[in-house]
Amino acid sequence: MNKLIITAAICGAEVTKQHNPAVPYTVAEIGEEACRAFEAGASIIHLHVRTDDGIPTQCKNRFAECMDEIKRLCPGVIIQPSTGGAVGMTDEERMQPLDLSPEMATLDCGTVNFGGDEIFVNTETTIKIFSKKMFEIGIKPEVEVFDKGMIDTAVRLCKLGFILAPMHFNFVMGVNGGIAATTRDFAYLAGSIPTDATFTVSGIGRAQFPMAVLGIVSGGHVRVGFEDNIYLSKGVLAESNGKLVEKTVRLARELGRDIATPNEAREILGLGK
Ligand code: KMH
Ligand code: ZN
Repeated sequence: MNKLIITAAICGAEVTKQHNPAVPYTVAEIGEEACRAFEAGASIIHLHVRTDDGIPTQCKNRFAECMDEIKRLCPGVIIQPSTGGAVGMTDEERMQPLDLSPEMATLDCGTVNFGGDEIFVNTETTIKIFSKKMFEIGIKPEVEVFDKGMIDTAVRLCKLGFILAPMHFNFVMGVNGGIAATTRDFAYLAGSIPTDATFTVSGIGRAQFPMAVLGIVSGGHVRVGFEDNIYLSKGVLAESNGKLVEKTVRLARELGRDIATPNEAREILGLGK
């Protein structure tokens, strides 16, 4: 089987230090958490940034500072900024990190209820504007899907030339409002993407490691990190993103899957082609 790409979603936009004191806010904290994840085996850092007091921001300068710090501490790691940002941000706000020409960025392919009354809005026009900009700059989108119809949207936009094939998907499973984190639904998503596509899976909350195992054994890839889950095991807060990556590496090794370096991940994902 091909090597396993581990993405670390170290920060997110929703989780706070009240949930887990190790959630990073400052540039230094974000650099340190990225480094712990990288040293444990992550080849991609999925990046959201915060102000020093923890407010999510898509400010280009803040992204630039955090990306420089991550590059300094984690040589060669792939940095994948979020264009999802936080619920309620405008498209202009969300798109700012694309101006830094990262190798990858997320492309959220549909609107979804995001817990309670929150709505994460991604209209077709938004998706087209974001994907066109990524296409023009040469940024590989990671297509974020929170439900199966979002795969169909991405496939349609790929046929229309907005997204380049082969596509890379992230199945986000277990958001309240999105697809459930079940084995059946995982098989449904994995069986619905084009045959030349790659995918990673992000299980939310207690589904993080069960979904990681499905990603490992199916030949897919895995995302872990505080953005999706703050616990190492039931009732035990993870000390760092590195601990979540270490556990994923242990599971992968037990199941006979080797871990991809950043350059191996670039090869698997066709980055820079
Ligand atoms: N924070 C969520 C509303 C992404 O990074 O592209 C959206 C999100 C997806 O996290
Ligand atoms: Zn994100």
